Amino acid sequence: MTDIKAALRAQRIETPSWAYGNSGTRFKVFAQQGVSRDPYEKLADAAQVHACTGIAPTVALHIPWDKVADYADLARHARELGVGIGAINSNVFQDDDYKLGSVTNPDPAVRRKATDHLLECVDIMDATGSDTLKLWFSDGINYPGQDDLRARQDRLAESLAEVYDRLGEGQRFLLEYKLFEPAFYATDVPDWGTAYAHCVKLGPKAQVVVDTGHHAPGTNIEFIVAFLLREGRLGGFDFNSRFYADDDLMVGAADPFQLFRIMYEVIRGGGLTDEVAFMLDQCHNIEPKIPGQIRSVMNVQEATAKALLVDRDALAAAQAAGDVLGANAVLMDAYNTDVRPLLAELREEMGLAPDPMAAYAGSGYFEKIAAERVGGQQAGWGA
Ligand code: RM4
Ligand code: MN
Repeated sequence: MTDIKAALRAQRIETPSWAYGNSGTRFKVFAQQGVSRDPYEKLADAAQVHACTGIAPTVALHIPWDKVADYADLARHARELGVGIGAINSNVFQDDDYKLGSVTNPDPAVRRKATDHLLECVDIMDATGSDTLKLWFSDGINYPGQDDLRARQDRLAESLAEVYDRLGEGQRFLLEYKLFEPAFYATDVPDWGTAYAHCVKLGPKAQVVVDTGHHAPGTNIEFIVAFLLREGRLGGFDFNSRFYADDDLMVGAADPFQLFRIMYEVIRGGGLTDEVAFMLDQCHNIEPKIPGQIRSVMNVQEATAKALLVDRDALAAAQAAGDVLGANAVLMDAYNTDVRPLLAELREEMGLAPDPMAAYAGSGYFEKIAAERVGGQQAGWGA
């Protein structure tokens, strides 16, 4: 139990700045009271999540949504709040020029502009002390014949190589894949195999990030996790839940068992370390944002605790004996354990309140931001 607690105490989950802004669907964005109006306020909200959970000390930025005049100053502000800057997320999907793609666009001038943005993101890493660049491309085509599938891979490889060469000591990039949307016929980085192949060609500073919402229904995500970890190419996660497509609901809400299976493979593969970034990539469209993040961090923590409880010796013995039901029962025993008392105890040992949701509700922070953050433009997608 001491080992399990030590592992849980060391766990780090990164929250995304965009979770603290307004979001919605293409049908409607519902504004919420007290929502942050700039990156400085987003960091203040993220600091509350860390204060209540004790395991969310970094915040991912999205550029240009979090564009500021002085990034070193933003990093300083974060430090003062007790948090740090995590991954820098590039954005080459919200400009008119990118209608036919960004780094895979048939027009070399657009490709140049997109790659320049990625290089600018590395400059921001330098200024903030971030060690991770996250690359997601919406690039793809809607109609057969619209563009050359193979040439687009060449263009992607060329841009990635330029960014890779710009990475400094201790910096890396994570290449994200997504099955479809906004491209509907063919996406240029649609799956982990494509991302993996590009990363392997580039070198060890290029790794794959698994966004749990970016797969076809029924995909065995834990297999992908096991494979990538075995090859030393699992850079991290973008955690969220999906029922249908890229729903971006709270991690562990749709399928806590899947999250447990993923965390089991992480632990089995030695991935519960700082080398793997455990990030949330979510939006809270109808639920309050800060509590939504706290709940999500707790969901990952609970799945991790259950996965740590798996009796690996008993599992190995059952597997070696070909005991199908016995092996399955070992996993299910861990999954079916109520870990909430253990986590409450751990939090008290860490000097935290046992229930982070109640701690936030009682903190008065929401009342404070609702009163203070009046006027101005609330943050949201498309800043
Ligand atoms: C994308 C992808 C990226 C995230 C954006 C907001 O679908 O998941 O990781 O930065 O959405
Ligand atoms: Mn993502």
